[in-house]
Amino acid sequence: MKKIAFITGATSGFGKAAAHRFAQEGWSLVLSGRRIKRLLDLKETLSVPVHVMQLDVRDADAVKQAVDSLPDEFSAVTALVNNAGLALAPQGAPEVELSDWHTMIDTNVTGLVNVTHALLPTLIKTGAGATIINVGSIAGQWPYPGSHVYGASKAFVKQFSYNLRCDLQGTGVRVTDLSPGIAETEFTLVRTKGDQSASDNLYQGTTPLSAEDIAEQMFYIASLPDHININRVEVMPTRQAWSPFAIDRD
Ligand code: NDP
Ligand code: 8X3
Repeated sequence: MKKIAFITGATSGFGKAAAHRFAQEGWSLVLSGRRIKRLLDLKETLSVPVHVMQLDVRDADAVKQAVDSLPDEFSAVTALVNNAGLALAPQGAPEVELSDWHTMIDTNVTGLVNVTHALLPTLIKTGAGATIINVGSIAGQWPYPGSHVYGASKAFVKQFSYNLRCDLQGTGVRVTDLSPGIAETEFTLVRTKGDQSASDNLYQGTTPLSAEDIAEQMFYIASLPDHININRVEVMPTRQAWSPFAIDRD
């Protein structure tokens, strides 16, 4: 049976790597993001049927319209990879612009529920073997300085994923919170608003996860036998671990 992956945030990082990984196994693809040129270039490199959509996940009407107008060939979606997201403002909470908090909530929370809501009827129709992969983060589980609203938005992703599972019981639709640790993508460039040296420094001298590592997890989750649901995957590079609690002293 033909399989179709609907991937948000396919212009870069995990989403782009996921497009390559699913295409490698012959899946058809619906790829979205705001940077349409990147999507068109990506489509050129893939040898499977691909439908690209310029889409800002924060715009609920645009999301609904894009899903409702999928060409017939791409409408029976098998897997939704809710990947579009971002962190902003790595400094501490007191120094953050309120607009950066709003952007993270609008993208990581509202955007993710916009896409999920629009695609739920389709995924339920697909039934057994359908999968929703919500990209969370270790920041949704573990606190650290500078994570503030980013981590909180990813905690939402985790709990929303668990709660969706309850409501989708009996439909055959699976839901996973896939929560990576440090991974080298454009993530830090976005977080620092274009500071390439900050991004380079973060990944320098260690071995972060790659976008391909996470794409592999995505494909594994979506291609398991129908009766298996991975609830949550938390994956760090071997060279990342926790630190001791911080103690304020006189
Ligand atoms: P990238 O910055 O490389 O990719 C982010 C993707 O999200 C881009 O394709 C971007 O597309 C898309 N995106 C951002 N905002 C919007 C929007 N409003 N509407 C539509 N698409 C949007 O980062 P990653 O690949 O690393 O990030 C992917 C996901 O993984 C995010 O949810 C992130 O929080 C999460 N994550 C990342 C980790 C890391 O260390 N890299 C670790 C844990 C989780 P465009 O700008 O073209 O719209
Ligand atoms: C991104 C990973 O460690 O920067 O979600 O929070 S981390």
